[in-house]
Amino acid sequence: MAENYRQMWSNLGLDLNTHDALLDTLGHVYQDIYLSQQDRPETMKYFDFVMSEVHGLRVKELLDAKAEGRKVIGSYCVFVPEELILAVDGVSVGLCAGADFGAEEVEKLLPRNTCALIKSAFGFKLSRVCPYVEACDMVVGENTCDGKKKAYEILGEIMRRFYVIDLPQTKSDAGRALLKTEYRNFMHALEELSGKSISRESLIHGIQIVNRKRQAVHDLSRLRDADPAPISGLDALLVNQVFFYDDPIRFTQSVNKICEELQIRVAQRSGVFPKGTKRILMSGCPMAVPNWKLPSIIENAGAVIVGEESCIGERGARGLTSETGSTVDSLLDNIVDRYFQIDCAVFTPNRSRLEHIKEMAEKYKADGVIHYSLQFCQPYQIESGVVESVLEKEGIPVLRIETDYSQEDIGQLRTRVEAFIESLSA
Ligand code: BJ8
Repeated sequence: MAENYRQMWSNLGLDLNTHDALLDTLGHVYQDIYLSQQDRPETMKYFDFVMSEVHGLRVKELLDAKAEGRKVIGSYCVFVPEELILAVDGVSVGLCAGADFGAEEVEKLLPRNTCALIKSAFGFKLSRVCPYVEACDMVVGENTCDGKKKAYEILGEIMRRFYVIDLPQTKSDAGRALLKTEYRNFMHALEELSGKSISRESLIHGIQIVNRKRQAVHDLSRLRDADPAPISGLDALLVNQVFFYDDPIRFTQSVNKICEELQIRVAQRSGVFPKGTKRILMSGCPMAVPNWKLPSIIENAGAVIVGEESCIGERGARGLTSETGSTVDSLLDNIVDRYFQIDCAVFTPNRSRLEHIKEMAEKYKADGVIHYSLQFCQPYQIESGVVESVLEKEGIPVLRIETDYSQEDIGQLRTRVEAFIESLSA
């Protein structure tokens, strides 16, 4: 791929040497973790192709869209509504932030004890290795945790065009009203950027596209309650990650094809792991591409991941937006209703997240839950203790993991995960 796209990357201002190193690492990791798996669904080939062209064809598509006058909007959080971006015929891309890059430069701007996700967002920009960031006409940050909101003040100075959405911290009427005001302001910012106004029809169109995409991943999740599991957690995670940057209509069609294949597997009682394999629900911080360290350890230890209570997973994709409304304002209310349900750990109190984890453990027949927090992420680390005590009262064993994007703790993580899985059999 590299030779065909070098000029494009250079035009985007990427540092070609560092970028080559990134692609090389990504290729090796993908080969080791994904292409070595057994019995993968045939329909996952599309996702292998997407990953092989992640900095190639898809980036070219974004540039072609820009040449046609469409705007590319990047974001770091599931609170940024893709429906509004599509309503101005824009292209939404999730900026992944799942790998360490440019640590030295990053730590000149941020304290060392900042979570890896925030550092990664900075590292990708400062090292000029991410074609998605460079292709964006606008990058959107959101005031969620303290780390993000303070870091965005600095990132906003570095990015060409940066927009911040303020978010509530409580699920109160005032919180809902704030979310609606912020979404309305964001809608106006998109209209100004694109020169297109949002109409009832364009907004319904945006909502429908995103609903179809979410419905497809809901259907995929539902198939994972089968034993034997018809798809590995690693493959399902990949689908959930590609959700954020692929063309939404093509993505939906590709996930629907996986579901058709998995339905046959379920009917034939065939799966990627033998029946009776220990089933794990993962819960916690988002796992952005290419952060596959923990899921890979879990599945190599002989368990199967059957669900992700995560923003790159069910927390992010849950719920649909009502497509019924006679005005733009009523449709905006529908969007607020859907997004206000997201139970990120930045909310206080956050009982609904606990209920949701219990519900997911039951629905996917999980034998245990592995809670994953990034180091220095206070919201999820603090909530992990409550998650553990609530689940253990229900008789569901929990393993709490704190890690980052480095590979140094792999041995220690493997030992803890293997012991946990073994204890589930006992
Ligand atoms: S809705 S989870 S995507 S904010 S890991 S940066 S919380 S210190 S990522 Fe998130 Fe939106 Fe919430 Fe989801 Fe801060 Fe924690 Fe870092 Fe985090």
